[in-house]
Amino acid sequence: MSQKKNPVVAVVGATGAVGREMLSTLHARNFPAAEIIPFASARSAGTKVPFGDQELTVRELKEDVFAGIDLALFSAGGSTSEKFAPHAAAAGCVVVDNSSAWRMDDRCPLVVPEVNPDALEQHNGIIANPNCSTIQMVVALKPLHDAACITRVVVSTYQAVSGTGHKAIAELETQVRQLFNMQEPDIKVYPYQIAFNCLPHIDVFLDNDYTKEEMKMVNETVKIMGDPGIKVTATCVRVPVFYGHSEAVNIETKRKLSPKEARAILAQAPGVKVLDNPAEKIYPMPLDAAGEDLTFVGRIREDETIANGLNLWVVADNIRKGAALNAVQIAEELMARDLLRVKDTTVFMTK
Ligand code: 25A
Ligand code: L14
Repeated sequence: MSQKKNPVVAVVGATGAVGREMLSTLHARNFPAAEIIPFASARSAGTKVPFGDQELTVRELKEDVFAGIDLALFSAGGSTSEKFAPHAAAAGCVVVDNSSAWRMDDRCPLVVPEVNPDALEQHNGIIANPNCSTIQMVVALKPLHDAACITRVVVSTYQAVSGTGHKAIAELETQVRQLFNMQEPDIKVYPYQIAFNCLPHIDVFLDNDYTKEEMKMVNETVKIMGDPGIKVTATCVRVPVFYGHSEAVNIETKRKLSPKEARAILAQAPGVKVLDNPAEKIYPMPLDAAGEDLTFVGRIREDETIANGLNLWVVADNIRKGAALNAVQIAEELMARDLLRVKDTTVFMTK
């Protein structure tokens, strides 16, 4: 048997909330890398980021850095991905991109390993990591869809500030401190005070009056589940929580699914843990989900207003399963399937 060489791995956006978690996830899961190279903007070049007990020196991201790199995990925002990921693919480096830039591009698979790993087989060098809120929802919904065929989803989210990055984490912290000291809170990252508040506004507003975050949940869910028969409508809300997104999910199915059946299906599902015992006050909460890899589901109960409906409460760590962990799981799946190569390096030369 031929001995495969371990890949050289880049983390792009390594100084960010997600980039740091990518490094710690690669380390914690013993990802078989020959070398790990952190990249960020010129501003951060030369700074150090932790990797286990070591510190790695951050390099400036440039178009020509990808020669000799086999795999790049990107989490540096959409415009950085749009500009640099095609250069990586053209150099034969496989990109797993955490931004929204490539998710709905037909050339790019949009993958949650528990849901649609086979989509990786068709990759052209750029693989998209879905939106955090979408990932945890489809992890919970896929096994129910397979069992009973979901036709409609109504979801409301309660999203942590860490989704916006380290500046937003600092803003919530600072505002809480300022308010307890009778000072005016600094408002920079979000349009309004986030401490002790809820903002029904994540990402930008679109022409249809939905936010881009809400439409990501609508469109990405259909692409990942591979079924345009699933109609999704979403309301996305920012809440003053540091880590962990929560979602109230209402589903309608073709076949009737009792809460008991749904609990049994979810108890067997990959990446899911059922926490559902109202009598004992057991249900998922973001404080408990923070730092965990699994998607937690509870409050499973019948929607008594329709023939075949269920309500669920779904919680996961948005930086882990919602971003860094899902990207590393994609990388592991690429390795297991021997897909860590770009068949045609010209696919992203034009957009
Ligand atoms: O467009 P999108 O896809 O919607 O994504 C928008 C943002 O959402 C986050 C991510 O933020 C992204 O920037 N994000 C994306 N997908 C996500 C997901 N699935 C997600 N969050 C959750 N779930 P982030 O904070 O996690 O990461 C930002 C990282 O991107 C790097 N970066 C930005 N532009 C870059 C770039 N890297 C390379 N080239 C570019 N052009 C960014 O690195 C960060 O790592 P940085 O070096 O630019 O900045 C971080 C460092 O700089 C210091 N700093 C910050 N602001 C200032 C500053 N220093 C001086 N002055 C400042 N004004 C910080 O201390 C830090 O060390
Ligand atoms: O990945 O919570 O599309 O502010 C961009 C906005 C992630 C969440 C994405 C936020 C999102 C982020």
